[in-house]
Amino acid sequence: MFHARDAQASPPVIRREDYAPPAYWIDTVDLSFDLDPTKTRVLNRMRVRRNAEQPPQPLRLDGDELNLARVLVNGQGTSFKMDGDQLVLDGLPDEFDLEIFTTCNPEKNTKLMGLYLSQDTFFTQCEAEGFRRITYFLDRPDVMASFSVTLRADRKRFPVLLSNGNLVEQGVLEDGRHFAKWVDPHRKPCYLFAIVAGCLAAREQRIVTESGSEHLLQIYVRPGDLDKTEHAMQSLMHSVAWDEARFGLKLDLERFMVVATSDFNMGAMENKGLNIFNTKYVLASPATATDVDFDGIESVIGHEYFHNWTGNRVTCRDWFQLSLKEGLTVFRDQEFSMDLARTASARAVKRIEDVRVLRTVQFPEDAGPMAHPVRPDQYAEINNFYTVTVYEKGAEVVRMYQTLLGREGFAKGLALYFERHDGQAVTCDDFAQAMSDANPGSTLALHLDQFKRWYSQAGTPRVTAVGQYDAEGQRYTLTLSQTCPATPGQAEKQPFVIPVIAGLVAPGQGDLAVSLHGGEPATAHTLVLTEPSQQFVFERVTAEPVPSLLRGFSAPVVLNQDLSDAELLALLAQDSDPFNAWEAGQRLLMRQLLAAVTGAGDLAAPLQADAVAALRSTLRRSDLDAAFKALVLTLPTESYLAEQLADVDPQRVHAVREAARRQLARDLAADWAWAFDEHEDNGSYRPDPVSSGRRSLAGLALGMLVELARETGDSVWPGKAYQRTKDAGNMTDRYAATAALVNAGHALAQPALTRFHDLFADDALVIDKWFALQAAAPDRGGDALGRVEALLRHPDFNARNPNRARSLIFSFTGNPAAFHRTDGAGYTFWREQLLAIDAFNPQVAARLARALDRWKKLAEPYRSAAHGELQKVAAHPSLSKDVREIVEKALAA
Ligand code: B3K
Ligand code: ZN
Repeated sequence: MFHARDAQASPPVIRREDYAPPAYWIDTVDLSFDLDPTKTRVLNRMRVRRNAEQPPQPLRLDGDELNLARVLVNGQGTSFKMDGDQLVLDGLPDEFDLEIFTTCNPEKNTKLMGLYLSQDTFFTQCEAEGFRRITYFLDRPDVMASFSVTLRADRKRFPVLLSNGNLVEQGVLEDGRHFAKWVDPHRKPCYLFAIVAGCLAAREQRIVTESGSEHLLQIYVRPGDLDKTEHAMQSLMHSVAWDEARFGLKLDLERFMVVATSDFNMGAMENKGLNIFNTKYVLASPATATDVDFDGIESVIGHEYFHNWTGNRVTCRDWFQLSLKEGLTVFRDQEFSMDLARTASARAVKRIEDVRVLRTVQFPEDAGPMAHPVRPDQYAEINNFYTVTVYEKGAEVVRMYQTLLGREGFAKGLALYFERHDGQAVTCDDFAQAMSDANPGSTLALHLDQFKRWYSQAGTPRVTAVGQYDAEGQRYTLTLSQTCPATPGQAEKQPFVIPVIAGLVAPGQGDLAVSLHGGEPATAHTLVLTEPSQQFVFERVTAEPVPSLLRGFSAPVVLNQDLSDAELLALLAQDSDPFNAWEAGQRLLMRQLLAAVTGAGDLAAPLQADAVAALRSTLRRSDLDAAFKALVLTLPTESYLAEQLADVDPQRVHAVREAARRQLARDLAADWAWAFDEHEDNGSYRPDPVSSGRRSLAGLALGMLVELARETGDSVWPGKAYQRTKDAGNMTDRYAATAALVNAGHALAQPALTRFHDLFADDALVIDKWFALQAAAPDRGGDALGRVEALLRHPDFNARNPNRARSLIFSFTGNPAAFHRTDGAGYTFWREQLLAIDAFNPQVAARLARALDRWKKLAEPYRSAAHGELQKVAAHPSLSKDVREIVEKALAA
């Protein structure tokens, strides 16, 4: 007998160029839900109209895992057929009432798309294509309808019934049930639809905005969590005020609701007036959340709120335009956090953190098999394109408009965008056009078509800078040139428009006021590189300068610049741009670490004495914020180092970085002790940038001191850390102390972890940290995998909860030396977990699948082992299209 299994066919590809407007419009939708955990009944009454601009054709409605009971056209039973998952109706009048009755099973919905249950509460998630799992519909963002929704459910078990818009009616029904009717005053695409039903309590806040309108803000959580909602509410109030103050964008709803759930595939969702959030981005108290969590809540609350305009009032025509709303909204949430940070130094810290994410996650994506333009040209599964490229690189593209146009010009562009497109579903071209038209004669307007290559060309551009100083003529000539590497499907690239903010720093004097091409002298100029190579001539350059280029990271590019160690040290100490001061320090450290990795450097002490001395003086400076110092003193990550290499041996990279950490611990021992004592606070907790910066530096210092104790056998610092795990006044300090012991593999780590678990056994978000901490700890002699396998069997582990799966499994694959083992066992573990999760939640599995994106860059034996596991995944007979798309791309590259 012959048992060959046919390899599964590749999923069909959707192409941007195939876009066609819908053949029908749906003007109104009236939904009624009889909510029941195993059989929810959905009656969907629509008013449908043929789109006269399209050729006559049948109506094809999307559905997924629905049980269809009845279809009526104008109240009459009608014939229909099914084409795959689509319901097809033919011979329709130009305008008609369509009534569809279906049922679905929320309890069995493990994908967490559509209508599902989480802790006995109903939630929905519709973006991108989840509405079709609730009812048959034209599930595409350019079909916008007016929604009214009636919810019916058991009154005791589901006392709170919510949907988008305004509550217009509620009451009691027979058999212990009740109902609520909601009407959304704004037309919307179905991906913004939401309902929630369950036992929830709300923190409420009435506000009067700057312009005098009154609104009710509500944050719904499980009743026991109400005391953890204050920061989220504060963040929401700040968001409302900020959008009105900075962009004149007002809250357009009487009531704005946020609801938290512990089972959620991502961070949060901007459903109109009813945002649904992962608890991770709502719940915080000083005892349970770290400074990073507090910041995350502020920016995600801001992000979803800002979508109310950028995403909801003006939405995307099709999913290829996703960055229209996501890139823009990430840019807005970044600006929001920066504006709240107030001081220049705190703003720079936020910028550095954002750029770090871009460079450690997006740059690798842009160089790997999943590389795609900010506006992709094709996809098999749209959920795979909610990427750092669409989000974070998209935000950098929006930032470049602001850099080129100035803050005012950018605000004018945004105002014109809303004037033209409010209530519409539009494209990235429409956004670019509004920016340009609002700023006629600007550099952007002159180069608009070329600027738009940022949307169409993938890959991270390389900018090379070469300078020449003419002392006699007091002239400095800078030559900038650009290239962009090939990416899958794009061999040749055209030049980009690249804004390079530049200053000239004279060692000992600081920034020079220089003139560019004869213009007014200034200490910073925006150079706009549009050609493959271009010269910029600075005059009145009174001393030989060190060029400080790409200040504030003014474009998402890799800058190649041949600076000596001495020049980098000068920038670290003297650059007036804090981003570039940090950058100079990182370049210096990276150069020395890479030298050690590739063999030339000294493994016992990879860092040179002058670099260590510079770090020491940065640490000791009194004019810098602690948060900034902590960033300067943090070594580049292993994954960022790996990206700089052609042939990566992750164990070698790990060994070198760990050696450098030990060297810093040793060489700066007295300084770390000083830093810890100086920055340790015992006062009450506040999440502001100054105090969180102090905690961050104290935590870094403690980690170094405990690390050093491993070598010296000292017991004082581990003792102090252990004490802290017991009596810390807040989670940031407690977590840092526990991590210090765990990361150093100290004997006190176990009692500290046990205590930590006992203290927070009932708090899922803290238990997530407990798992993550152990899975992310440095690998020592291959012990990490066994640790993670044991944790997989822990009674608190549950792969069906996405937060828990991420905290253990993703933390492990994100721990390079633990994951990349010479015996390949980390990859086998990855495949097993991936396939197990794919069987019930393809979206989460597809994220995990990305862990081996960069397998081709690995040295042997990692590369063959990774390749083998990828092939085994690809050969699996029942992969989701989500995972299939990722692994096929990885193998094809
Ligand atoms: N718009 C949602 C993301 C939906 C993801 C669907 N796979 C959250 C956000 O970006 O605000
Ligand atoms: Zn978003």
